[in-house]
Amino acid sequence: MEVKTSLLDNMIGVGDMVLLEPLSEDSFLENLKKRFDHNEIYTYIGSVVISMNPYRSLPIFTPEKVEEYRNRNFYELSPHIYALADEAYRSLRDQDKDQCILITGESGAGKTEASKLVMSYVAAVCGKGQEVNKVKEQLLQSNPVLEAFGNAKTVRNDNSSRFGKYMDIEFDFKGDPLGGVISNYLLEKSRVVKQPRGERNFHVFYQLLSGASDDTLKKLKLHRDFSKYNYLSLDSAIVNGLDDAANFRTVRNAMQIVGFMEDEVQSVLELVAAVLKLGNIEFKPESRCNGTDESRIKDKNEMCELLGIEQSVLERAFSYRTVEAKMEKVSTTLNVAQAYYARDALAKNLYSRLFSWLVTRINESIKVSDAQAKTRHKVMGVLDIYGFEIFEDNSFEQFIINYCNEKLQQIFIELTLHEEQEEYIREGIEWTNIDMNLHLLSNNQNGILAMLDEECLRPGTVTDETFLDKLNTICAEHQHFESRLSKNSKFLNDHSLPHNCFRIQHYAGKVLYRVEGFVDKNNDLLYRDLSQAMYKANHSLIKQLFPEGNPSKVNLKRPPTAGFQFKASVGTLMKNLQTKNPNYIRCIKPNDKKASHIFTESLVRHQVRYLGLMENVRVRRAGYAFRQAYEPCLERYKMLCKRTWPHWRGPERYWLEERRRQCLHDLASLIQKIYRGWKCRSHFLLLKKSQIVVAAWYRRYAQQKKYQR
Ligand code: AOV
Ligand code: MG
Repeated sequence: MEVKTSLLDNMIGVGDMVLLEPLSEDSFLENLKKRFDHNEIYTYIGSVVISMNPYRSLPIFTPEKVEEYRNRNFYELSPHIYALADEAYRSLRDQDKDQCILITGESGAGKTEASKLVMSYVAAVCGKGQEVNKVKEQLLQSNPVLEAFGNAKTVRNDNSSRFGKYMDIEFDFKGDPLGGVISNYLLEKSRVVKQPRGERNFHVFYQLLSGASDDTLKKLKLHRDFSKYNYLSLDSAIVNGLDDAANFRTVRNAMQIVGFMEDEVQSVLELVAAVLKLGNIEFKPESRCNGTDESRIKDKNEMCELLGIEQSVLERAFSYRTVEAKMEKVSTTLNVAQAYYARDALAKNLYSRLFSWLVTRINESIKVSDAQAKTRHKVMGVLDIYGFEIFEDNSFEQFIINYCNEKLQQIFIELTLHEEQEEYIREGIEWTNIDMNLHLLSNNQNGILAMLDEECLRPGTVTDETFLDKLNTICAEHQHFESRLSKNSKFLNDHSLPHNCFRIQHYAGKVLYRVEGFVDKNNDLLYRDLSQAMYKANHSLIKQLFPEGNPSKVNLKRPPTAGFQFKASVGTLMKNLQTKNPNYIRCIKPNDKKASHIFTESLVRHQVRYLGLMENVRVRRAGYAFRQAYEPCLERYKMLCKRTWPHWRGPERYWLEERRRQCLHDLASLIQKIYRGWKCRSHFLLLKKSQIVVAAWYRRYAQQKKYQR
């Protein structure tokens, strides 16, 4: 049997880890390194793609490569992300199966780049024509827009996604794209007002100041100089290899392609400018006769002019806080510190609402028409979230990000490891269980989020300290915190921690969280005085962003907490993903320096361990090479037997079994051709309870030295 050298080449390592002999963590790493050193950044574990971040552009994403992988079987060519994209697209088109592409890995591992590669591949191979091309362009161009507003430089990644994104691309029955829907998950809005050392605010601020024409800046009353704005950190404003001015033009162009009107773009830029100006508002105390201080805005601020708000209205909103209870209004004054707090809260809210508005607006453009929505269509979901991260200082945002990653890891383990093993058992196939030495802690985190909610909603004085006390008390009360929260939880109760911190052992590492801001960020409440002031603006977009500021629509009901909303939206996402056929891309970061050619073994080993890649290989090796339910199998291969072609009557199993000699023999050789590199003979075809399987083991095949070069 002819074997493709790409999967079994000693020079560049083995393309599919399942064929690796002998299999150990060391040989796994050695194989990854060998391939990485030869610019082979992709390696398979069966159908799972491992992707190593090369940190430089490689000539493997050209139109010629797209053509090479188009309509080819997964194992025919060297491992590539295009092979996965092609397989997913073809199953969607030909087998009518909704797909999802799940891209995971820690911050900077290459998820966002991978998601764009998948999207651009699918766009290149699916239908053509003026209308279809317009849809494709709009879907692709939504990326630069959302990246400008939702990505930022962090110490881990110069283009770090600070929001989670899930995009459903919808296709008609022929496989032509019709449109899509984007869902976004909690933007890290605290970055708008403050950035950790060595990090930047969202790209769009720098892009606007560097790339807009003098005329635009004049209209927006902005200076080019970053240092004029309190909200822009200066220590790392210029990022090597990032051309903010050029990116601004790309974003403007992308907004136009996506379908933003010129006046909408103008409004968006006005709000971006307004946030910068808001950050420059300063306050001074004004003594009152009762001996207290009340805040006053120091100087005239151009933000008011830009948004058509009277300065007196804004000033009032920064000086008083009105609480309405039982038809009664009580106003308390804000001192200078409280006014600064209110200013920052307004800036964060304004920006994150603008971001959500952008997503909604893009969705309007890429929406599938009602008429098309009624026809049969298929969906490919692409998930690109913020990766697991550990910083020096970790807060509510990291807790949320890491929670989301843990949920995804859970899906991976359930579907590729547990489900697969259970399927063998269900089918009555002999199976030796493979031990999973993996930690899953999401219940623990669910528990912590629930406790935070309980705390935020209880009457009385609630602070970050009372929340931490609660966490610690429950921990102390229950020697094994696990018993109350979950079997697997690892809340590390350690008295040597700083007094305002708690620590969690996540699947990917221990993280020390500082509790400061947890309650506030979870409450996510904006003083009504501020939303009412924004609603009074003579600016239609800002009015739209603060509907609760409309005095005739006072709603005394408390909005759900940020944690609750996040948990609910992640829950919906997970359910949605489980209805689709998953395709996994597991991204690995080769080093912590954002550098090409460096493979830090300890770092890669850590990722291989927590991602569960060794377990993944073991399960795959122990399993059958080919499994398919009877009906799609016969449907696909009915042409092999005269009596089933073009139609058959009666149960599929009957035909597959009865026709064994004629049909299955041909089927086996066909499968053998398709899945080149696997040992498979006709008598290895087995009919199980609901599936037909090919009893060929990768391992057996790999052990036959004659196939190894
Ligand atoms: P992430 O999405 O996984 O991190 P990115 O996809 O943004 O990571 O990748 C980080 C950087 O690595 C990119 O900006 C590129 O410079 C480089 N890179 C990644 N993949 C490739 C590739 N295939 N070819 C060339 N360079 C690449 V985060 O969003 O921080 O979790 O939250
Ligand atoms: Mg990203």
